Order: sequence, then structure tokens, then C-alpha cells
Amino acid sequence: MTSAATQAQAAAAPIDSVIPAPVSVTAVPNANYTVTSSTQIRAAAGATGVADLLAGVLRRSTGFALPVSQSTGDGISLQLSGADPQVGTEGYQLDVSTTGVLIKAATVAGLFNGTQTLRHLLPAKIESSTVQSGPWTVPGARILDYPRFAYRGAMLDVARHFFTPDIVKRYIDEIALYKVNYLHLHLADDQGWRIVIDSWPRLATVGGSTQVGGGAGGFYTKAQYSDIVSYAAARNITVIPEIDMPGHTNAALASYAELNCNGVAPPLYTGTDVGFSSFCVSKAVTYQFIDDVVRELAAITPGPYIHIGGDEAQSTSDADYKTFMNKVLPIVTKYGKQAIGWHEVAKVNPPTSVTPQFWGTGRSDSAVASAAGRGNKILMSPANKAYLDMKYTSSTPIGQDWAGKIEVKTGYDWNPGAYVTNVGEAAVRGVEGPLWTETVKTRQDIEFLAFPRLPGLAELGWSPWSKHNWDAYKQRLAAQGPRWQAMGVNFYRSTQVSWP
Ligand code: TNX
Repeated sequence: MTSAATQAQAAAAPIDSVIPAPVSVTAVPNANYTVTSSTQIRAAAGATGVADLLAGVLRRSTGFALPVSQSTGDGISLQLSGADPQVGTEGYQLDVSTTGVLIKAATVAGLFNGTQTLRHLLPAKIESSTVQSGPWTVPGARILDYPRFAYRGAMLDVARHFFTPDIVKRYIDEIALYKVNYLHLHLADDQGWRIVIDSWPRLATVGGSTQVGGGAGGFYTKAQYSDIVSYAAARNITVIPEIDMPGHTNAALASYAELNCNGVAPPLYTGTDVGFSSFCVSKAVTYQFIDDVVRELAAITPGPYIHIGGDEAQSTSDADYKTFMNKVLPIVTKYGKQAIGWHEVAKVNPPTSVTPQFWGTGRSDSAVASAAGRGNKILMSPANKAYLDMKYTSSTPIGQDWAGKIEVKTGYDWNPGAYVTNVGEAAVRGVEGPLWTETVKTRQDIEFLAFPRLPGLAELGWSPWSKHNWDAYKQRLAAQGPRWQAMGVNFYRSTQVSWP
């Protein structure tokens, strides 16, 4: 590492270096706190899990013992009482004084978010996995913070290329630092089916046996999926499983001949075309199959949502699409879940419990606007702004460009609450950054596309619009560079940002 980079990692973090920008940050002079070998972490009953996670991060780089206990006193304290009511269910207050850092929230989720802010307030090398030298100083500050939208999401396509549970967990760690609270896993597409369904075992064993380019593919056992779900939950992230249908279903159709209208299973598919497959809308077995899949998935998914895809159904007629969705949406409800669908689902006038996910490249969509008018909440993922699989520039190596090139500023400079005509702030559930993986093969590829764009989306989802400011944001973003270096994150060094 260059000595400039070493210095950047050692420098005390300025109080305004947090991403997403908090609602309110006030500097408190002469109130810095330094974490030392005698610092203790004190947690309210119920918050020791969050305290242990924080201790885990801080112990690795400081080498300090940092014992966690249910006690009160100096040091780092996590309290579940006394927070300003404005913090709501996910916000927190963080006060730094010479004797400690006090984080207060109404919920464990709020405390978790407060601890992520604390990480940003420590020198960048706090993120190192090996012991570094201090001082570990937190600048004197008072922070009050809570999210703009209840949903800040990231989607990972594990169907086009399969990613191991360890890679998914690492992505969870990386997005949790930016207060992302939903991880949408795109578990099935033409090229692969990635989750065991006991009543239809060939989905995983056959449908999961390859991927784009013809590699070995893979799938998650239910135990592995549940492990990912709990790992995410400990980090305030709810997993949303997606089974894309009626299109994007070749892997399922290849696994079971009876799901095809002609009774013949197509071969497995390892290319990157879209729009060529469809479930057989007229066959009863199709809905028995979907009932089984949704029942089994709902049973291992504690979160409220199941994503049913619904995009690019170019091999399904409009009438069939409507018939299909009107049968499938009630199945999701029957198993106690709310459906999310790509925005084409808005065309069937779905019940207001359904969330259409906007992925268009324009600023208007009449079906989405009508759904918003009827009371459906819309999830915002405009492809030319939020798609993490688009190339940054024509010369960056991986990614697609059908929705355009998305440099860091382009990905940051839009307002999800005033983007699609007649879909106002109150109709928006939140934002999500989809990362499709036709061109993405490794953990490093995922990181290169997500960083630095994902933090920008996270800020759009969390921070009040009044804090939106590219010039200020790019300074804060620059300060993440040394953090990502310390974490070993393979990020894109956009020339729009003056990395230290
Ligand atoms: C469109 S976006 C798709 C995906 C592709 C993606 C590639 C959407 C809902 N469907 O099937 O992977 O483009 O960027």
C-alpha cells in the first residue's frame, strides 16, 4: 500500500463522512471518544446480538478484548430506551462524548443501524481483518437518524451464475454497512433453479446443474438458504426469494416434462437470451406445481414478501399472462405472503397488497401509475439508474448496456419519490439495485459492479431528499475507498470521484 493510502486509512473519520447521510449530524467540540484496550461494550437485554456483531468488527482490527455485557457505564452503549420518538422502527440516536458512544433506539434494527454509523465514524482501517495500530478516535457528534423509505434493497441474480452461500454472506456484510434492509435473491431463471423444493426434487438436481456459459451451476439446500436468511436477519436484512414466472422458466421446464404444454422437456439452457420460455398457462399441473413451490418457500422465508417475477413474458399472450397472474397471486396470499412482481404485473390490476417493481428506462408507465393511483406501493429500480449490472462506461470490462451506461453520478442523481409520472413519494415503497449476472462470475465481479454504485442507491433510499447533493456525496464516497481497501472490496475507481 502507498503511504498516502496508509494515511487515508489511519485518518480520523470526519463527522460528515457517513453514507447514507444521516437526517441530522451536529459536531460537538472537545467530545471525541477514543476506543482503547479497556473499552467495554454495554448492551440492553435483547441487543447483545448487535453488540456481538459490532465487537466482532472492532476486535479484528483493534486487537482489543472489547467485552460485551448487559451493564451500563462508559464505553460503547446500546440502549433500547430513551430515544427520540422520531427514530421510529429503524432509526437511532448516536451521541459521542469523551467517555463513550451512546446509541439509543426503539428497536434492535435501529441499534444495528446505529452501529453501522459508528463504523463509518471510526478510521477506515477499522474495517481491516488484521490488527492495526490506533488511535481509534470517534469525532464528537450528536446524530439523529431514520430512513426516508422502509425498503432499501439489493437484488442478486444467483440463477444466471450461481454464487455460494459464502459469497452471498459477504455481499450481505457489504450492503449492511449502508443500511440496506432487503436482499432479493433471483433464485430461478432460464439458466438455473437454485433452491431445493422437496416435492419437485429435479428442480435443483437437474434445473440447478448448469449456468450461463455451461459451468456446473449449483443450488442451495433448504438448510443453506435458512442459514443465509438468519445471517441476513442478524444484520437487519430480510431475504426475499424470487421465482420468476411465467417466463424465464426454462430450467423448471427442462426438469419436468409435464410442465410443458407439449409434454416435452426442452434442453437446459446456458445462453443469455430472454423471453423464449413460458409455463403452460392452460394446464392444472402448472398451478399445483406453483402451489407446492410457494408453500415450501414460504415455510422457510420469515419475511413478508415472495417475488413472483413476471417480467419479459414474451412467449405468453397478454390474455394468458392475466389468467396466470390471477391464479398465482392468490397462491402467494394463501401462504401468508405479499407478492412483489416486476412492473408488468401492474397490467393485471393486482390487489393493493402487490408491489410492482418498476424497471423501465423511461419516466412514465401508465399501468404502474394506475396501480399507484389505486393504492399499490411501487418499488423503484429504473434500469438506466438503478441497474447494478449496467456498465459504468464503454471501457469498463463487465456488465451490459441495454439500459445505458451508468456512471456513479448517473446512478445517484435521481429522486425515487418524484421519478415516474404520477408515482409520488407516498406511493413508493423504496428503491432496489438489481444485479443481474449474465456477465458476472465471481465475488470480485459482484463487488466491481456494486461498488461504488450501491451506496448511492442506499442513500437515495435512506437519506432525506433535502440532503441530496452530488458534490457533498462524492466527498463522502471518496472516503469509502480506504474502507473498501481495508475490507478487500474490489471497487471501480470512477474518475468522477477523487479517491484519496
Ligand atoms: C432484463 S430487468 C431482465 C433480466 C436480465 C436483465 C439484464 C428484468 C426484469 N429482466 O432478465 O437479466 O435485463 O440486464
